[in-house]
Amino acid sequence: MKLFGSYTSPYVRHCRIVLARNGQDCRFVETDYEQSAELSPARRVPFLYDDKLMLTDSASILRYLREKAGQPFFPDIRDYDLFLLVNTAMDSTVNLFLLEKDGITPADCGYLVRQKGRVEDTLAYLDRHLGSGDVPMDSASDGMIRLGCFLSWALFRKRISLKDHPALADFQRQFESDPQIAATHPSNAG
Ligand SMILES: N[C@@H](CCC(=O)N[C@@H](CS)C(=O)NCC(=O)O)C(=O)O
Repeated sequence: MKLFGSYTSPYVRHCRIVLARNGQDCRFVETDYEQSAELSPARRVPFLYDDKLMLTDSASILRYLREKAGQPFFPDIRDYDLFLLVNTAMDSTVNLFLLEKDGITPADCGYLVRQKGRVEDTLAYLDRHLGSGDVPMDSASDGMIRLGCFLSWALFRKRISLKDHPALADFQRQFESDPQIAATHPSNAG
């Protein structure tokens, strides 16, 4: 298997964590925007090749890795919804980040105000629900791994503050205290 991606991408990081935890053999190919535009129709990372199979999204890659390892993929509907909710907030945050690099901010575009609000509401919602039993707390679940990858990336890029979200801050610290996970932190570029 060959996984194409960057060391900073939170979507790629999730795949790298599962690969490391499962001890699965996979070559990592560092890929920039130009290469991803040449090699994947989605023009995004991650993508994965295994012989003739090509997968273009972290969700299908994760399912493939889990199935290869004989592990269930989202057996709990609440964990699946957590994964999707975090993904929605993460897509919005990445979008705001990339647009800001091109000089476009919520001050220029009403839709970006909505995107920003989506991220803020999701963080507030997750902070309230984390630990209340509404959100499953299995730190090895794909919903929780995605949440950890999102929070750490957004903090690393200074996109969010967890000052008013103590439950999320605790979770993020706990997530990064696992040495195997910490080794994939976006600041460890290679
Ligand atoms: N749904 C995709 C999202 C991947 C994604 O947004 N990757 C970012 C890097 S963090 C990217 O390659 N962005 C380049 C672009 O949007 O052109 C997945 O889960 O794999």
